[in-house]
Amino acid sequence: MIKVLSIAGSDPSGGAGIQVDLKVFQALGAFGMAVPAALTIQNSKGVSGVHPVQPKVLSQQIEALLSDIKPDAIKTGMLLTSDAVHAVSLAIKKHRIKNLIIDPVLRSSSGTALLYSAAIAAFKKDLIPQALIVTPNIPEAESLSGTSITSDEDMDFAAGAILDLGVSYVLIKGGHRKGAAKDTLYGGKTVLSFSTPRRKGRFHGTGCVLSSAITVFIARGFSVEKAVEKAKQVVDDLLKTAKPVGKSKTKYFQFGDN
Ligand code: PXL
Repeated sequence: MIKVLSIAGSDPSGGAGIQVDLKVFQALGAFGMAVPAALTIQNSKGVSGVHPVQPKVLSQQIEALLSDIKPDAIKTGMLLTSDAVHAVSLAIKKHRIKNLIIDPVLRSSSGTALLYSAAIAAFKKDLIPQALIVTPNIPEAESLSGTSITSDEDMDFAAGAILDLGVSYVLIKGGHRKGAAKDTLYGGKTVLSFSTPRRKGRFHGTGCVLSSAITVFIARGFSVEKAVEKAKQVVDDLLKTAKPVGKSKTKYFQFGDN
C-alpha cells in the first residue's frame, strides 16, 4: 500500500486544497491522508475568506499522524501563515521526510493571499530547502526567485535562483504564458520541458491536482522526471472532462462517473 499525506488548505467546494488532493490520491490508487493547515471560505466564484488553523492544533495533527503512520510522500499546499510554515518545517525535519513535494501556493485565481507575504521568507529559508521538488507557476516563481519572468531566459534564471534555496528540483508551470501549456523541470541532468495542449476554459485546482499526482508517483518510486511526465498526463486527461459545478463557468475536475 502506498500512503500519501497532503498538508494544505481546505476548499469546501471540493475543487482545490485537501479535498481535491484526496480525490487525486484515491483516483491514483494511493491511501490518502490530509491535514488542514488553513480554511478558506469559497465557492465556484472565488475565495471570500481565509482562516488559519491554530499553529498548535496544526502541529498536533501532524505529530499524531507521523508518530504512527509513515507516509511514502508528503505534499504541502496553502499554508497561509508563517506559524504554519514553521510548524510544518519542524515536523518534516523531525520525521526526516525525504519525499516532500511543495506546491508554493501564494494566491487564489481571484487574488486572495493564500500565503501571507510576511511568511515568504520563512517559507524560502525553512521549508523549500527540505523539498525534493517545488512546483511554482510563473508569478510564484517570480516571488520565490525575486526576479521577473518575461522570456525563457528569465525562466532559466529564476529556476537557478530557486534551486539555490536548496531544493533538488523545480518545475515551473507555464500555464500563465501564451501558447501550449509548457512546464519546465530543472534540477536533473538536463532541463526537461513537458507540453500539453491548451484546453478551453477556466479551471479550478489545476496546480493542486498536478502536485498531488506527482506526490503519488514519487511515493510509488518513480524518478522525479517520470513522476512529472505521468502527472502532467493525468492533468491533461482530467482537463478534458472538467465541468462547471456552480453558478460560475469555472470548471472543476471530475473523478469517476459524475
Ligand atoms: O489553487 C490554489 C488553491 C490551493 N488551496 C486552496 C485553495 C486554492 C485556490 O482557491 O482554495 C485551499
